[in-house]
Amino acid sequence: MKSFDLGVYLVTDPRLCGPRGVLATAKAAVAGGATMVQLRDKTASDAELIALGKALKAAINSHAALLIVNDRIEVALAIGADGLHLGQRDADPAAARARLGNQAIIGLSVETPALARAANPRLIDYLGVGPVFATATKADHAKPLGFDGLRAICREAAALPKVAIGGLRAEHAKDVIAAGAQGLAVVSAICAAADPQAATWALRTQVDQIRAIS
Ligand code: TZP
Ligand code: MG
Repeated sequence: MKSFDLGVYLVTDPRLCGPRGVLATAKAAVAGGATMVQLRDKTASDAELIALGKALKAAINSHAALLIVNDRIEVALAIGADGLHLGQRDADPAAARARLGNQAIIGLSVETPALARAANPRLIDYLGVGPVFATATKADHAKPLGFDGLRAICREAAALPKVAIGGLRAEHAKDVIAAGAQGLAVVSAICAAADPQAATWALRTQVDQIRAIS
């Protein structure tokens, strides 16, 4: 049984991390309580991502957090990442599972109830559900779901853990968890924060408090 906590899930974006950089931002986030870090960069070369990803993996695994690579199977393999996150237009989950093996965590983005229903729990370990709100971080995002849309999708995929994404901040943790997701995935709430460790801690505290009473 794979064990992972989607509670506070950092998705990195070098454009939003700015001069601090992805590595320092991710280190601050895991020190602040992030349990998952996704290396997401649409423009870097595989070689650049592999170099960064190896350093990231060492830094975040020392905090018992896990490293997930967005889209790129070969990069995930070269890094020895803990997992891979796929969008609907990325590799087929069955092909990714065959290449990465059973130990890898594979996540899949879903934007509609039908896509959530179609996700195969034998191939997929968790769903990323969003965007909950409109966000400037992802230019081509689908129509925002709101909390009602998030709830409708979570209901369709009862067998899988879910992490919500899109315009989320610490104050949304209560509604996200009430809608049926296990946690919040964020880019700007951590990457663009003046103090990413404190920003992550604010998210962590909310998630833990809500879990304790629900
Ligand atoms: N997928 C759906 S929304 C999104 C991704 C990668 C970006 C979320 O970024 P932010 O800054 O947390 O709104
Ligand atoms: Mg993708």
